[in-house]
Amino acid sequence: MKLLILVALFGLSLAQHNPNLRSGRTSIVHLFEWRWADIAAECERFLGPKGFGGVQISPPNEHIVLNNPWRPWWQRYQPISYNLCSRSGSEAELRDMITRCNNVGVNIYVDAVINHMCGSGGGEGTHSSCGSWFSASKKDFPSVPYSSWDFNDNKCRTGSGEIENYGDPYQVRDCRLVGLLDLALEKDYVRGKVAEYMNKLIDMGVAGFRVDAVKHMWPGDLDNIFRRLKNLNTKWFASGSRPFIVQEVIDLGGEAISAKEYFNLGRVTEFKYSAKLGTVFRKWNGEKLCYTKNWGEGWGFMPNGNALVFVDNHDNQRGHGAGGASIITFWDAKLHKMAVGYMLAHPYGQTRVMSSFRWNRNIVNGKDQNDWMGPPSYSDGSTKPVPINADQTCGDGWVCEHRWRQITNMVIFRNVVNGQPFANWWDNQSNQVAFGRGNRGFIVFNNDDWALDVTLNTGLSGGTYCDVISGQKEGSRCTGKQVNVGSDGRAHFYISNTEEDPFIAIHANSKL
Ligand code: AAO
Repeated sequence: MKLLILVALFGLSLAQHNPNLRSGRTSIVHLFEWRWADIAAECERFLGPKGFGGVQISPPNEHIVLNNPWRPWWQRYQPISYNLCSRSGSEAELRDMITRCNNVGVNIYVDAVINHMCGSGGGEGTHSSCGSWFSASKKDFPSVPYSSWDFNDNKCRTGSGEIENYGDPYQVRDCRLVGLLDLALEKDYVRGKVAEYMNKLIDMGVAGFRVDAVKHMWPGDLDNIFRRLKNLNTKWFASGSRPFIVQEVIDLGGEAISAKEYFNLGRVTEFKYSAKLGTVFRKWNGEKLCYTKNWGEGWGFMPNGNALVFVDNHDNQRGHGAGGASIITFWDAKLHKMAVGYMLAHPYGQTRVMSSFRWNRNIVNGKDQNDWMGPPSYSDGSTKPVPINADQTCGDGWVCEHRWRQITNMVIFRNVVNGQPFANWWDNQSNQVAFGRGNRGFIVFNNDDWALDVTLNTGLSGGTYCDVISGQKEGSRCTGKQVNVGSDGRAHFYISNTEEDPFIAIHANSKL
């Protein structure tokens, strides 16, 4: 009996690590601040056909609306209620989007902000995305409803009520994160309200959640909430499927709270991956690409089955969260394509690609003065749609990294090599490296200041392959470089360091 219970518990926790991706799909894209109507269209016209596995969406619940600064992106991290109307659209639009994405095999993962409500200085009134009345000073949120009883202030033991020291796990969990009213998740009532919100989304067809600010919640409280979650909607998912859980815990080491406290509950964001990949590709601190031969757990990252990995996220790309100058974003396009290519070729972790909007970046003394700027918007503050240009890129300030040919094609590469072992590593003891995935794919990088000119064992079967970085296979022709692999699996590669994209990738489906 004991054994049975153990098996059941273990099975339950394991299930929450599974992203429930469909039919050979492997990657998630974060469509940061996109409107539901645009995500629905993107699933049908692009993500479904190109083999993307899922979309992380911005928080769908009612949030504060701020004038100063003007409609910052981060207003969505200040909940007012669990009504489903937000800057991205209405409940009906959300439901339509989830249905249409599911119907083309693309999962939806919701960014769930459950640690807190709005900031304590959020005022009183109806400046909220559904127009619900609330009072931050009275801690009154009648459309949930939450009242002052439902917050943690009596538990917090710092003078300011704020987290003052990340070395003290009690402060980090029981006090306010940057002034945000901290929910008492130990209360059955609060747990119930949070679970009700998440279950409504599960019924609508979402595949899981990115849970915000997990470091600031006790693992036991989260465990209780996650156990209340229903199985996924059987219209799209196998019966008994558990919601995927990605927990946002920033753990670069050296703090009281570590990521591993949350491993049994679901996956965890591996921020070391983002920070380290940045220093490696920038060649800072004496780092070299050749040192990544044991990339992954060999670098002290969390176990493969726990990790959600990314090159940059919506926080660190603008200096929030564990943001630093090493993070590689679309602003450094050449390095970004290489770093994302590396991530997608490498077997470690569940991958998430960032898709951003442009803002007026203005870095003064290392800090971006405009790190608050929201998505492309009209003068009334409403978010602009995402227009698609003739060349398939996006307009109106939407960056759409996921549509950059090199990145899209590496998302496909990852699908093609799915399940294949890391193989055929080569390096020049500097910043030229190559590796393959079994006999299904091979990638070569030149991040040195001189040309790469070498013959390598690719592990692929003999034939001519189309490089999916400089171009791609279209019908029977190749719009990019061609690579001839001999019957012995060997191929010659030449990559000038001055090329726009100094890397080459070939795979079983790019064979001509
Ligand atoms: C806004 C205003 C605030 C105002 C507040 C309330 O900016 O001035 O007080 O409203 O009115 C986002 C924005 C916030 C925004 C908030 C609410 O980023 O600026 O506040 O919405 O609108 C911590 C948390 C982590 C969190 C991160 C930003 O642990 O969970 O801060 N990320 C999530 C979301 C994020 C969102 C929230 C949470 C809140 O992704 O978008 O905030 O819902 C250390 C700790 C980290 C800590 C950072 C930053 O990191 O380890 O846990 O993250 O500090 O405080 C080195 C260290 C590294 C360290 C880092 C930064 O790299 O190695 O460990 O330095 O110091």
